[in-house]
Amino acid sequence: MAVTEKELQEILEQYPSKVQKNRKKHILIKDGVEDAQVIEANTRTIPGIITNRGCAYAGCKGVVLGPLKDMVHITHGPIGCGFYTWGARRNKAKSDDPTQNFMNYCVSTDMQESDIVFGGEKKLAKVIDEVVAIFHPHAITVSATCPVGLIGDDIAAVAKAAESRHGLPVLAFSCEGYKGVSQSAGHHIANNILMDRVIGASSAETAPGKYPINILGEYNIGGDSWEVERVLKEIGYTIVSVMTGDGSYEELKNAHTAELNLVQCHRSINYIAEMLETKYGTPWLKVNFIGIQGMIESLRNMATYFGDEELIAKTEEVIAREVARIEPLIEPYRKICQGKTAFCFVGGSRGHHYQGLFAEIGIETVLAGYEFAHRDDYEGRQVIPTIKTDADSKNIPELHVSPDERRFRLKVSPEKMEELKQKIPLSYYAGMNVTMKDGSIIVDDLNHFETEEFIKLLKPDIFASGIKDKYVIQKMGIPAKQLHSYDYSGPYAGFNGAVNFARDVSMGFASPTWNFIVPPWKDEPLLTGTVNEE
Ligand code: CFM
Ligand code: HCA
Repeated sequence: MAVTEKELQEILEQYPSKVQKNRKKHILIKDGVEDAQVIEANTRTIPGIITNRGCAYAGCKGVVLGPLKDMVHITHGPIGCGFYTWGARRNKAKSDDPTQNFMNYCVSTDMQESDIVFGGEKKLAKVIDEVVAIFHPHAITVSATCPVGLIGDDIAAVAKAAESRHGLPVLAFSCEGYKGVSQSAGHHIANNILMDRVIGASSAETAPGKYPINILGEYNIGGDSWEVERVLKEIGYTIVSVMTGDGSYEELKNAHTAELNLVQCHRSINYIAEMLETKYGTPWLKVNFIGIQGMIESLRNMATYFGDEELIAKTEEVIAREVARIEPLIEPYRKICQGKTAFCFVGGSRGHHYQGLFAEIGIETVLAGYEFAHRDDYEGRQVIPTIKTDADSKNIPELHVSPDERRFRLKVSPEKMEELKQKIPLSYYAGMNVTMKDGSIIVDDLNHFETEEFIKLLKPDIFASGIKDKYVIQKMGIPAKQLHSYDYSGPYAGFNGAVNFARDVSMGFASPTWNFIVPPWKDEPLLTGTVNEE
């Protein structure tokens, strides 16, 4: 069901000419040529277009900081911002010390008009004092929302004064929502400060066990990291920290002691992976724990990295046992899903990561894209190692780490790095453009209009995306699967996750609901009209 250039042009032609010119650069029909096609990404959404993107504050406070359980996260701003990032992102955490798990609290300065007029610094200082008195957290974060930057409240100064008043870290994040073009700028801001203030803050020089690793870019949505950790621990790995799913300030302080960093979501955490490599010499390995093959290859690459015979043997033993256990569980679902097609449009990594899992249950992804990924996520790191022109990199200073700041020798010699590059396949470095089938559609920052148009054109059997578009799509008679919150199910990662995913997607297809809905294109004449170019 390959889409033709003519069909794509017919969709684009409905836009005014300037918008058409812009959007054309964000949509590709995958061709058969080997080189990755160039797509425009990480640029401003055209005002007025209904995008699924969020803001820098959402990326910083909601995504990266939110899951850190032993810190109280204060939103300096209107209550809606605090509530959105607390209520929508599915941050799950367990704690051995129940007095240091603040995940169930949503703390905000609840900015009012008078704070906008007279300034909100005093109110923020008061909230920090209250948080210390009530919760006694290990550390506090303060995140700025749009109005804070507009009125010029100096949150860094307020945080610094509170630190000396209370003797505990109070980290200020200037992640005003308008910074950059999406959540992505917020990831960068959060990563820089965590690296600067938290990671490496402990005096530990070695990890307390064998094969110490950090899992970067794993946020424990629906319990994903718990399922991955179950397997990794059984194989024999020591998990120093998870960034940041079910993570903690206390764990993060030791992250420099790991010998290998795994990168699950490259988009949100590549900054930390790079900085850990520069500062501590810890190499990083791209993994994908979504899908059975992804899980197997990731485990094998990790074992290859450490190169220990016993570890390799244990890895194979666990893989064989887990695959034999889950295959019969998935088989009946495969019968329901076989031959169906999917759209897969998520934030900055899942649009790509879930395609393998869909394929494993017999579903072909015919359209995929990211809300806010950068070109390297589409084209692969090999093709474009660093993108200096990214909109969000312009305003945010890189954290520079001078070589003499390195506390440890490079943990891997250049010779070993060369050897590993030969042994470990590059498949996970390849971006979406490389892995998708010819004729399929790749869309950056898909919007509401294009969603409807592509649905009419390709009539997918399932649409995987988020809460903002879910209900519109279901009203079109198509099952929608949230791949952000997993519709409150999960885990979907790892071996057990694959079974859960197959079951949930099958339920979506098998539900009798769809018999009661008539898609609009079946009984309504489609609206036609002309667009005023002015
Ligand atoms: Fe990474 Fe994420 Fe994602 Fe992301 Fe997100 Fe998320 Fe996502 Mo929602 S960090 S880029 S900013 S994998 S919150 S856990 S689901 S958009 S694809
Ligand atoms: C965010 C968080 C979000 C939103 C999910 C959605 C998440 O970007 O602010 O739109 O369904 O995963 O919770 O991506």
